[in-house]
Amino acid sequence: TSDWNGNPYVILRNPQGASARISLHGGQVMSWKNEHGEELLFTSSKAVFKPPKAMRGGIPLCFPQFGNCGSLEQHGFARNKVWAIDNNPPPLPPNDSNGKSFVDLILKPSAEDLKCWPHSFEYRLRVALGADGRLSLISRIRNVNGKPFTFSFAYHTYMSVSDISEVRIEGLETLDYLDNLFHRERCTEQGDALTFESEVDRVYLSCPNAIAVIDHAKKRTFVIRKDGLPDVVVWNPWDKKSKAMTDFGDEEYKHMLCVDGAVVEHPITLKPGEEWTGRLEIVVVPSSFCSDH
Ligand code: TA6
Repeated sequence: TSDWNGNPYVILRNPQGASARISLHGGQVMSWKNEHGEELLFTSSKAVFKPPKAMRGGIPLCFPQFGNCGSLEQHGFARNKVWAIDNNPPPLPPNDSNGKSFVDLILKPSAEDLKCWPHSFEYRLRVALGADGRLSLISRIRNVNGKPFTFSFAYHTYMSVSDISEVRIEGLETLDYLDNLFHRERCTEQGDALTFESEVDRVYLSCPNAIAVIDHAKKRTFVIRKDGLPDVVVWNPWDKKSKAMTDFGDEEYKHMLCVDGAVVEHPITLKPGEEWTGRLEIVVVPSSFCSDH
């Protein structure tokens, strides 16, 4: 179906009433709601739903470049392209489909794209909604038959939180990180959970495959599990940067946090015929059950 601007999208639902909405523009998850209809992802009230700019919120796909450390536009072009539905994707393991509602999308380079990034890739994305409402994203990126190419990647995940000052992240303790606020200087995280009192823009390196984002005020935790995504980007623009973004409300930093499964430090190189898979799964659990993750 299409939204009010004529942008085509797909809606996934599970029997309990949870849902996810994926826009074919950018292959972007725009909304993910639990069985009570509560929105779990952040979307700015000033978001622009107008191609080719990515909407500010949901889960924009950063490919083939994360950030602006390369020759392409910030975060690469995948989030600004129109994707197609893939009705006959190569098979995935059964538990990527069993009991889930899912959609498969595909992005291939147009002649135009090949001018700015001359590589014959196929990017297949599966978005799946589990019976318990968990959201899964599986990216399969393949070098069809061209010369080797290298890419960095992130699921740029905007989580909705009630009050950033009452959010903490467990699982990143003691890790090294690149600090985008200090010219990507390499630093080391102190021993306890990560909390937020000011702008944060970091890439945590070689992270464990399970991270907990605890929204204390809402008494719920986003448990993020990942595979093939060694790094975790953590971003909150705070007040000054928020004011500098036209598609972001001045106070909205209080109600969002980006925690992105990513490949940044060691970009992936694919030889002809090789394929990379990056999996992300997010489940929301009541915080009282989340001593470990
Ligand atoms: O999350 C890391 C980051 O690169 C930040 O520096 C900030 O630029 C953010 O992504 C948003 O990027 P975007 O291009 O979506 O405005």
